[in-house]
Amino acid sequence: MPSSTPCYHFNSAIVRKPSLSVVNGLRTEDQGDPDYDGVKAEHEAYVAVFESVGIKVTVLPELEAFPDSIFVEDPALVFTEAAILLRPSAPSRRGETEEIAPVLHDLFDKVLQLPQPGHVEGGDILLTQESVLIGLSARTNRTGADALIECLKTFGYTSEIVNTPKGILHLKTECSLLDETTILVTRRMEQSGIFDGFRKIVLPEGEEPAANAIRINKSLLVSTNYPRTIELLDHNGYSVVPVKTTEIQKIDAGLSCMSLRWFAVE
Ligand code: CIR
Repeated sequence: MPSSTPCYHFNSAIVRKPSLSVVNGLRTEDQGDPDYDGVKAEHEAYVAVFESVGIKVTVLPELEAFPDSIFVEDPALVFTEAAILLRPSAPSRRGETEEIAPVLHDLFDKVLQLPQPGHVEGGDILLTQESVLIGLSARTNRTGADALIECLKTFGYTSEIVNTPKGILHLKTECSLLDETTILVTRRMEQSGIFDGFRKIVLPEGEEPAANAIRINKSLLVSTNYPRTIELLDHNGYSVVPVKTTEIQKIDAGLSCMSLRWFAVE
């Protein structure tokens, strides 16, 4: 990677307010619609946590036409050096790229566009200290992943394609980076072999949705719904900040999906 700075060192983020239509967001399993007021409150609390850990947050307006547009992680990738406009695979989400493009052009000197015709969603991208892992999934295909490797090369990032185990929405649905050498994983992700070179902390059985945590500087944001995970991570020396995800989780959200995070050099 171009820098020896920890890859979880951030000072900037983009989020998008939930639209009323968020209640119609995509989901793999019906747990009932999320409550709009509940999602709004969770989103506001999420932004407040980001600000409390030193992040300058750009809050974008809601987009009624795109129920899942609160999940800004999926239509783009951001780094200190550049942003990349991706191409979501879910048909109802394809227009989100065009909506976020002008914002990225304002905030980044260099904005690349994933070449046609492949698909990549940001939830399938895990940034580690050594490389960018691109998970093939129902949302990210080989053509898109190959094109993304070429985009990343143009500003010095090396990347690697991995196979997200079948049935998992996105690569990061079941894993996150805890530090330069450690990954938080579900048992299924541990057994996939993807993280064989890493130290792994395996989630307690029954708390798998806690896998999508976010390391930001010294803090580790983890869903409040998983007390055994919080205890485990706390016990391992991480500075855990619990964040509520009860409503947003009903449309398959973890924590990373609601923001784009990067270190902006002033
Ligand atoms: C979707 O299915 O696209 C949304 N309901 C959830 C997206 C979650 N995105 C992410 O974890 N990066």
